[in-house]
Amino acid sequence: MVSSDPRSGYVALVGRPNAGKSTLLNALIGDKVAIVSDKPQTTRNRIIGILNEERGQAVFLDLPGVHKPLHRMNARMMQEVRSALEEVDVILHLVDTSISWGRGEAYLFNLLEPVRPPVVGVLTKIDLMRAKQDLLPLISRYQERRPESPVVPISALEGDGLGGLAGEVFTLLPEGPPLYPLDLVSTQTERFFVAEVVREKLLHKTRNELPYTTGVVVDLFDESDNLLHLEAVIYVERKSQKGIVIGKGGSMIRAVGQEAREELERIFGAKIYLGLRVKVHPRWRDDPKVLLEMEPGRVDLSESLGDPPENES
Ligand SMILES: Nc1nc2c(ncn2[C@@H]2O[C@H](COP(=O)(O)OP(=O)(O)OP(=O)(O)O)[C@@H](O)[C@H]2O)c(=O)[nH]1
Ligand SMILES: [Mg+2]
Repeated sequence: MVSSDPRSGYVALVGRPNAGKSTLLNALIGDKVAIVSDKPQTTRNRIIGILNEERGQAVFLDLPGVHKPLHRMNARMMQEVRSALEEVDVILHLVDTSISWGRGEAYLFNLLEPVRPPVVGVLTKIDLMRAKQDLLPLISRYQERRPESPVVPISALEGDGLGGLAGEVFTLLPEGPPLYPLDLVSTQTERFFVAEVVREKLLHKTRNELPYTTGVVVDLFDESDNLLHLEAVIYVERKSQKGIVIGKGGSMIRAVGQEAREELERIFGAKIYLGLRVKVHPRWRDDPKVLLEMEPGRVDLSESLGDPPENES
C-alpha cells in the first residue's frame, strides 16, 4: 500500500437532540470529553475532541442538537451549529435509527442541503435494532435524500462501525499538518469540564423535571493544596426547582455532588472537595453575563504549540 501524506481538519457532529453525537465523540476519542444523558439538549456548547492517528488529526466538533430556539441560550446553541456547518471540512449527520424520522429530521436534511463540506450519513444506535435487515431500508431512505453521501451505520455504545467511520473521515479530510498539539484531546478548560460533569449528574439523578432549566458555573478552582477545591453554582429558574435540586433534607444535592466528585477524582487523579450551591435566577437562560460564564473557554495553547512557524499567518 502506498502511504499518503497525513491529513487534518475539522469534522462537525450534527443531528437532532439525543441522536448520540456526544456518545460517538467519546467513543471515537476513547476518552470522556463530552457529557451524555438520555435527555435532549444535553450539549449546549461546541465541544472539541481531537483524534490523533498515524494517518492524521481529526478535530471533531460535538454540537448542540438541532431544535427550535426559544431562549437566548438556545439561539446561541443553534448559531454554533450554523457557523460550524460553514467552517468544517467534513460533516457527520447523525440519524437515530431507534426513532422515526419525521419533521425534525426533514428539517435537518434541508439544513444540510446547501452546505459546502461533504456530508456522511451516520445511522446511530443500531444495537437497538431487532434485525440487521431493518437497516437496509433506512440506508436507502437516507440515500434517496442525499445520493452523494456515504452512509455508515454505527453503535457508539458497542463500538460497532467506528473503524469504518474513521476511515471515511480521513478519506475526506484534506492533506495537512496537525492543527493542535498531538497530546491534546480537548480544548475545553478543566473548569468548564467540571461544570459539565455536575450538570450530567443532575440530568441523571433528576427525572424529567429539570432538564432545560439548570445551568452550572464553577466559580472556584483552587489547586494550591493537596486537595483540589472546587465550588460550583447550580442555576435554576424557580424556587420550586431549587427544592428539587436540593431534595429532601439535602439528599439530592448530596448525591449529585458525590457522584460528580467521585468521577472527577478518577479523571483528575486527585482528592477533591466539591462545594455546590443553588441560585434562583428566573431568566438566567437569557442573561448574557451568566451565559458567558458558562462558555467552555479554551486552554492556553501557546506553551505547547511554541512559536508559530514562519510563512504562516
Ligand atoms: N443503545 C444505544 N444508545 C445510545 C447510543 N449512542 C447514544 N446512546 C444513548 O442516547 C442518549 C443520548 O446520547 P447523547 O450522546 O447524549 O446524544 P446527543 O446527540 O449528544 O444529545 P444532545 O447533546 O442532547 O443533542 C443517551 O442515553 C445515550 O446513552 C448507541 O450507540 N446505542
Ligand atoms: Mg450531546
